Amino acid sequence: MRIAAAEVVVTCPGRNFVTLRVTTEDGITGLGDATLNGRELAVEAYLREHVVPLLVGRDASAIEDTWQYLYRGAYWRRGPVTMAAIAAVDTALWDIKARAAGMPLYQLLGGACRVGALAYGHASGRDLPELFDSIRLHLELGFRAIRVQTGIPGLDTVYGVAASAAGGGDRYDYEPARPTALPVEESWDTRAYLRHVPSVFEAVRSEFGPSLPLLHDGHHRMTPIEAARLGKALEPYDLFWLEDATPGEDQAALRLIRQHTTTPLAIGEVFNSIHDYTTLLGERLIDYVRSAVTHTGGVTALKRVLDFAAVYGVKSGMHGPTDISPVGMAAALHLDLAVHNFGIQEYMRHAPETLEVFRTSYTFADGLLHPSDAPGLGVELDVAAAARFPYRAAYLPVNRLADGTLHDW
Ligand code: GCO
Ligand code: MG
Repeated sequence: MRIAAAEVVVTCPGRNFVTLRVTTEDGITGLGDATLNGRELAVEAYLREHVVPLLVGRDASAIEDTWQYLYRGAYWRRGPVTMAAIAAVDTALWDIKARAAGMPLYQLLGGACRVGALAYGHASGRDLPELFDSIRLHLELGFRAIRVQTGIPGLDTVYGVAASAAGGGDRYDYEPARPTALPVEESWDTRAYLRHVPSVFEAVRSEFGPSLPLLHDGHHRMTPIEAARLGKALEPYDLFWLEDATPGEDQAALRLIRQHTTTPLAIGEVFNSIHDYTTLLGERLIDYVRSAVTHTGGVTALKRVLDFAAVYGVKSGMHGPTDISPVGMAAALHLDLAVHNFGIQEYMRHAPETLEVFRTSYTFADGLLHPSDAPGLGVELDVAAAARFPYRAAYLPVNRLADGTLHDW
């Protein structure tokens, strides 16, 4: 089964997406997500100039060899751009293989270990009334696990808190990347944050009870000892996880956090390689692997990471914001069903215009996501509709402390 063509489709239905579309000589088409939020054109160029010319004529069924060819053959290894490009190729070839076999991808990966993937949604509020409304909205939407992000007194805008009531007006989610000429600059104050967050979870627990799984994203902003302090302060509220408590590239820093708190830790949405996890997993410093198929080198690579994680009792918690395309989301859901050490799946509903371009078959019911039993990933790309939404440069915000020091966003 030879690859006859591969094209890179950049489109902006609600936000920018980069999709690789691979077609075999017998007309089977596979899709891969290569979206890297705020740096989309870098991945498009990498694919278009350095990968697509190598794909045409290759055996589409040789997934592992193609992965190794693109990873080792580039000489320059790892990094978000390279691994997003490899992810798109890998995912497209898995899509093709499953379509050719006439089965959903999860069946090729070993079949289902569960009836569906527990999802969590993003509730947020600038203050408690707004936050409570947003949590109620998510419960009505059917979520059984909810991420809680809150405004901080004294700060105008904070990561993860939609700018309008109930978490984003008519839709509960928000798009952090904005089409401005320069990145929006937000302000941050860790001490104000550390003072405020425990009181928010105290209020949420007393309003919604002790059992609702609650998650919180620290978004890389704390030092290890600050993260240890927050983890300890949140223990009475029994979080499902505290995410990105500290920048994860300093893997050893998690030892300090682990020494001080039993709050479960999740990390890895900005990682792109299994090598980013060796200390974290080998020393059981985290409880959930946050990587997405799209940013970690594809289905092949993420399955390898999750099998490595399983050795140490660590579970999946795949990244699933709206900047993971429906193609990347579908790929995640197939893995979510097939791996034994599944933990939870992040799920932000895509904008209606996104779903005009990407025709999905995955479902969300009773708090669970399912990829469907359609052949392959179960997603079709409407190329004509994609052409109606031209690329629009957009940047993620940057963050500064009160004195102007650039801080992690
Ligand atoms: C999450 C992430 C996102 C990122 C976004 C960046 O937990 O979903 O932290 O909110 O900020 O995906 O592109
Ligand atoms: Mg996050």
